[in-house]
Amino acid sequence: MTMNSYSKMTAAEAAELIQDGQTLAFSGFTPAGAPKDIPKAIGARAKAIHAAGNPFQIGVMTGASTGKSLDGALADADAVLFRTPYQSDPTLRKSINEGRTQFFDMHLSMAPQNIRYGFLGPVHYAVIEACDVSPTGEITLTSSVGAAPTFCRVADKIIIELNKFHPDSLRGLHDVYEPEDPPYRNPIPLFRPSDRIGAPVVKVNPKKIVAIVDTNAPDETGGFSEIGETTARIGRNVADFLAAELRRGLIPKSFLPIQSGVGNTANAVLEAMGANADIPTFEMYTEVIQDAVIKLMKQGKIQFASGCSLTVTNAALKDIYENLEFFRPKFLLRPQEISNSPEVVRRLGIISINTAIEVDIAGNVNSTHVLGRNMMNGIGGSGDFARNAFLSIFTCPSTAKGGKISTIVPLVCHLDHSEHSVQIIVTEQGIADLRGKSPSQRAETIISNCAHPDYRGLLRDYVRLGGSGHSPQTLSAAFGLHEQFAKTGDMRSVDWASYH
Ligand code: 0RQ
Repeated sequence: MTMNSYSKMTAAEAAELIQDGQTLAFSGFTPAGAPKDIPKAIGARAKAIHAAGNPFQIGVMTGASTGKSLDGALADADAVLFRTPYQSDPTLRKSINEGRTQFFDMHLSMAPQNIRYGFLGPVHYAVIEACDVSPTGEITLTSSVGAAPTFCRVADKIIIELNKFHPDSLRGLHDVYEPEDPPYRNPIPLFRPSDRIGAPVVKVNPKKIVAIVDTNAPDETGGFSEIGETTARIGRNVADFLAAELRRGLIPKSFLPIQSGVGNTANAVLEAMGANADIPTFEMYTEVIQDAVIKLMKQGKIQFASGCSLTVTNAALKDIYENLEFFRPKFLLRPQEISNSPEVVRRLGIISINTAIEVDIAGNVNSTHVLGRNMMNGIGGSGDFARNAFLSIFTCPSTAKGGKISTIVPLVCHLDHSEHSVQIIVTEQGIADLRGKSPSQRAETIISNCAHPDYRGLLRDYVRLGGSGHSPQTLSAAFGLHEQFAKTGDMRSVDWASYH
């Protein structure tokens, strides 16, 4: 590889190129493959400009969440004008919830096309982490693909953060395919999770690459907490449910590809599926590939994983890189537009498993907002999968904050997934199968099987408040549990007698 024609810069020199009000699109996905040194340097530049009394804020687009060097550093510098489509950094979250950063939450499969369609305005720079760049403009990405191909296509200029933590032998792990825009779009020719349909690299006009910054920095993926009893029980309930569906003949004997969400619960569900002898070897068609996938691959329980990012701990990433020849035929990393494609999810018959913040007695799911106001992370890919899945499962513990919050509520205080996209609810208490049930039957199943015993009576009393009607809702009391928590810090003290 030679890069004679490219301009080498330090991160600080590259940051000098960026002007107030510009939009930057960074590679990276939860937070694998996100640039680190350049955003940190932009944060430092913003602080210096602010100290001199001048404005400096940029619009920030990414694949999904990034780490402390990107979202954290830019939010800490008060440098984020707007942000999309997903985040999970505590400093940025605070800035969003205090109204200092305008955040708009999008289905992750839709973000790239919305950007290509021009709906979100111009992209001045794409800042892309790569492990290799050829003189002809072939960029080999690192531990994620995310929306990097689209960012490179639409951006006026490209800056590469060449991160030698990732070996250039990663070439071949990525499958880069961008659909045409309507009215010229064709079907995505993907019929099995392992189908390769695109190129191993992102191809750009090399003239667009205005700077290359050398780095050597690990990904900033957090670790997983020890699996607690509640999380373990949720995992076992999901695995038992899937094994029972298999016995009933409602899942084909060869099984179906699994999508599992991000975080500890998702990891625990996969662990439980791995431990369940009744579940056969399976494949993943998912967005994030977490540690449990690597473990189950080594055990032979997972044959293949198609995803968008290797959202694994650095220990697991090191393991993959040291044993690349074992893992190479078992992975493909795709753009989020393909890993989360509604068309492909429906075609392959994905079993989707995502985590909710709260679920209501009709089966509506809130994945994003706490008490109706504060953004947690974003809808991420959960909607891409849930709306189109063969089976759409949502999991959550039945309570939060030591039992003071019931995650099963009369009406969700923010709606991400309507009852039409939600089939199965699983808590540590049990499983509510909502298929073929009317609203009042759903309410009874969810309360009996999923609500915590402390809340079952309260929720049944709520259902009895209403008169006749198709759905057992009472508008004046629907947020009674939320209001009670806001007033007293504990939902359990709600008194329905005060609601009429
Ligand atoms: O608060 O951190 O202060 O303790 O919310 O809750 O139980 O640790 O759950 O880490 O698995 O995240 C939905 C946020 C769950 C995540 C969500 C509080 C609770 C705790 C976190 P603390 P847990 P997890 C594909 C799929 C949307 C995106 C998605 C998510 C904190 O899974 O962001 O699905 N999903 N993507 O105490 C008030 C409630 C609460 C509550 C929990 N009802 N009210 N607080 N908490 N329930 C992947 C991607 O798209 C990238």
